[in-house]
Amino acid sequence: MKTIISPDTKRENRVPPGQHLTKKWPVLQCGSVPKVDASNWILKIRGLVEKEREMSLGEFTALPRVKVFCDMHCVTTWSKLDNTFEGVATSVVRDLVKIRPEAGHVMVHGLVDWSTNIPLDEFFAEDCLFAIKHDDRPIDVDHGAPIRLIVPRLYLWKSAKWVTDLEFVALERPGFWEQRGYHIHGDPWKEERYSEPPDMSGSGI
Ligand SMILES: Nc1nc2c(c(=O)[nH]1)N[C@H]1C(S)=C(S)[C@@H](COP(=O)(O)O)O[C@H]1N2
Ligand SMILES: [Mo]
Repeated sequence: MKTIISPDTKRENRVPPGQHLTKKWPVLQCGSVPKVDASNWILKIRGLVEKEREMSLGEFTALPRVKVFCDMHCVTTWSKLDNTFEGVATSVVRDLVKIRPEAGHVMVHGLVDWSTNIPLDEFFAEDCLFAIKHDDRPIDVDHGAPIRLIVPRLYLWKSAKWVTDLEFVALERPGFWEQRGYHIHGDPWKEERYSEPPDMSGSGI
């Protein structure tokens, strides 16, 4: 199986500004870990695509696999280096549905009523994948099984857990945390953690 090396792991200093290292992998999500029924799992792929699709977990996990070696950076300031994920590269999805040229972003929906927005160039970066295994062991439900997106180049909140729905859209639309003050983009190397409050200077207030 091909192993893709995430380019950020080749930096001389692999720890972005304001981050510190952890060996453990914390579990974070809005609310508690959902009850997951893998036998009824459906992944929808819809929006600006030539042909919308719904896939069962069996169909999805039968797609070709890759391994990705990458680091994770959480906006709460922990970073975990040297991860090897195995799963389905996001580029495989592009071939499945033929994305229309007007599409510029994807809204990734996951349990429960959660979403995050990602520009397509970052979603289709070669180190971005739907992870099924981490360090050669199946990803557990706490970390987003059965399908967990990993976007190594952005803060970890963009890496949706329990992914159920990929919605391709033309314009950027803020997801769950992005509506609540997280940065619309989330590049850890630029410390795009939170969005700035609106600039009221000059308004007379
Ligand atoms: N479906 C879903 N995915 C999610 C979240 C969530 O609440 N729901 N939280 C995000 C946030 S804020 C973080 S920091 C990471 C944490 O991933 P981990 O629990 O595997 O460390 O998951 C992200 N993916
Ligand atoms: Mo987070």
